[in-house]
Amino acid sequence: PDATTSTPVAKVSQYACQRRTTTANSNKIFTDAFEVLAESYEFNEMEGQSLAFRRAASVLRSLPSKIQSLRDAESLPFLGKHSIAVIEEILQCGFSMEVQKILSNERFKTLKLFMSVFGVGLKTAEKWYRKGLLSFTRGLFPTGFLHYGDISRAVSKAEAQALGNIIDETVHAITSDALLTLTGGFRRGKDFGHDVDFIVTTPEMGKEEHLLTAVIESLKHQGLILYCDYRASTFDMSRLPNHKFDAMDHFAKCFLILRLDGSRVEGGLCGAEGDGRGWRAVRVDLVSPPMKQYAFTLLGWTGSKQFERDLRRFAQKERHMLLDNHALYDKTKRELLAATTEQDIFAHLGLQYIEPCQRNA
Ligand code: DGT
Ligand code: MG
Repeated sequence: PDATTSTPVAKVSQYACQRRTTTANSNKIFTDAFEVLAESYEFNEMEGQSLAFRRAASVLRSLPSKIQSLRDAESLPFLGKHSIAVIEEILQCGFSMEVQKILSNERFKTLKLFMSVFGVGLKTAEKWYRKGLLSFTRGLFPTGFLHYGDISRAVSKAEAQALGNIIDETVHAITSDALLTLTGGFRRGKDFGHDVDFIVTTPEMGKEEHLLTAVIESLKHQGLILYCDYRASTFDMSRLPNHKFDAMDHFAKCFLILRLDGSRVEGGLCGAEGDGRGWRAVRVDLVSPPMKQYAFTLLGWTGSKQFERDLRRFAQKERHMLLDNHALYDKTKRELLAATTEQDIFAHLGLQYIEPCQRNA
């Protein structure tokens, strides 16, 4: 090959589902700054600007190497004037003044602290802030405050594995042909997460919800449940998929806080040995779709959030299809497209298959 011809730079797609994004982020210095800006806009209910920074961060995460100059960034999708200016500042002085200001802003810091409580969203955080609260006051906070210290600490891969073993034993003691799958960030190969997500189902149609309630009963019996928020299924086959990402799916699910004993974890618990308890609380989500919807649920719960948003956007904009955690609908043919694997769904969408470990968009 001629050494003078530079290798053509592959065009970066505007859709995360057409990019391969591993956990190795070469542009963390920029993406961390963008995420702060996105969060700040979210706190001010400026959804458009917030999403723009999330998209820009996602594009940078997919790059194989660190951005060295503005020229590297200018031709990328979703990198507008504002994000380019932030990159320029970081390239020059190693940080962004705007981001530093946000990080030391009292309202931002307080809302972030409040929203780190399980179950507390922007509305509640804002309400507390407007009441003049700046930090937690003993006795003031509801169930989300339960085990706050443990829950705000990251969950390790070994801890996720240990929980997987416990739930696997529990599920299979109930039904031998049950199917348990680790999903969420750990399925994408992340080393740490804020919770552990599982899909649990059974080939026996219509028995999946019963299986989930039986699993909860058994975990309770084993003394492992510290908190349980169970949501019954509202799934309705006749409804078309809802491509809006923010709408949660309608399958039976539960948001749990489980007790995890250190003796079950290879290498011990993550950073909690100091208090000598020998156990920690962990957030666990279980979702139970019917087997027919399993592939859609697996794809929907594996994430990342940006990957999911772009799958739905791609389906709608490029293929005239509606995708959610339940189904894929072809608006041209006016029919639902069946799938038993994630590969089937990518194929229906005319997309190259992207491995879970490449979905860290
Ligand atoms: P983590 O737990 O912080 O390590 O990160 P993830 O990716 O496991 O995120 P998590 O646990 O909040 O949610 C698991 C997956 O479920 C996520 O990757 C995509 C999906 N998901 C989360 N929130 C929503 C939502 O509001 N709507 C929809 N459609 N899907 C969601
Ligand atoms: Mg998760």
